[in-house]
Amino acid sequence: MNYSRHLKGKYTDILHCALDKAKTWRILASALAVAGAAAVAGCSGGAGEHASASRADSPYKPTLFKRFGDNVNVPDGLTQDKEGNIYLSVPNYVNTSYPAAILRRSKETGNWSIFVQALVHPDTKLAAPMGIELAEDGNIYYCDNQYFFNKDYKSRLMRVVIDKNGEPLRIEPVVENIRLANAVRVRGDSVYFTDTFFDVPGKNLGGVYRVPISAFKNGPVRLLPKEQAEKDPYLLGTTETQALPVRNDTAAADGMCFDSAGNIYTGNFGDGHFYILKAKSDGNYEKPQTLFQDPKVLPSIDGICYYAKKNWIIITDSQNNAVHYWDIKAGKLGLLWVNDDTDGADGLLDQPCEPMVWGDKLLIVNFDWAFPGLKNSKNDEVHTLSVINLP
Ligand SMILES: [Ca+2]
Ligand SMILES: [Ca+2]
Repeated sequence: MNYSRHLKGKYTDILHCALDKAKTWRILASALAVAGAAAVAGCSGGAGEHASASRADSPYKPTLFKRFGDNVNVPDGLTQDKEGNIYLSVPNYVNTSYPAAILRRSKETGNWSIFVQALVHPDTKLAAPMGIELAEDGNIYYCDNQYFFNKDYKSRLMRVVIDKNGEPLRIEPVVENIRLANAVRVRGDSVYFTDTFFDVPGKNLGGVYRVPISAFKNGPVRLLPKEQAEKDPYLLGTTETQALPVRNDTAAADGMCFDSAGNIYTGNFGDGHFYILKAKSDGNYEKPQTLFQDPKVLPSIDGICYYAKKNWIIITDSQNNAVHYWDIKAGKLGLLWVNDDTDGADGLLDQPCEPMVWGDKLLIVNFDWAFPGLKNSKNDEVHTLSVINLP
């Protein structure tokens, strides 16, 4: 396929970069699709579930939860309120003539509607909501990922201020000077988020940040430039990607979540390196420590979320169209599901990004914006959310 044909106008820079990195991609892509599935299915731990992970009779086979039209050409993040209404962030990278927005699905009716149109950046004139979280303060926080439009620190963490009736009042930036704002969580009195690209020479770094909500009560906080990241009081820790041969993707910290003990988990998009930042008794965190690193089994981490019932961290693998889980108590990785390239019309995974536990189900957003080396061979016309019945 010709990757560049899917890129238009403002995406030209991104596409050229991707194409430069992908000289070997066309040759290896078909082999990867086969080998990737075999490698994942053969990984160790939880062997019984692995053996059935891609079979049609697997209890964890995804089905279609929602199919959208082109107005939702690239969806990304999920959150929910106490009633079970769902909020979906929609950056629409493939066709930005459709505005970026946050959608809302009513639990009562099952109907989707636009909750609020995302606030465009004054320089890029575009918005790109990715990670999203409805916080206990009643407001929605989301990552405005401007990196695919402009790599010069245009990304921001945004807050949708919501009134007592649950309606949006306004959107405002609360943290600025981010490279690629990706995942966000709100816990206690602070917001936590990942920045996927530091873009400093010599190392492929990303990081996890924490900013107290009190710090932006009078206006947005600005992170330090990455050359001074070690001095940034808001930086909790960095992760580093060892770019894999085929994809050569240097993206670092992507998804992030907490477990019930307050530990933070994150992972690299580029190489699937999975980390924990252990909570300390004084409220701070230890530096990121490796929990799992084997790109033959897990070559990419996109979204992650916590599944309290099983004490699992659920991980989507964007490269292999797979969903894994990290069993915290056992200290082992397991596989829930993996499938080959598909358009997703039947509910199978098509470059899965953010997962969310919703009652006894796992909802999974299919990003479907093909990058070199992923199983997903093209950003097709089918834009979907998948659902898996959780054990
Ligand atoms: Ca699709
Ligand atoms: Ca696709």
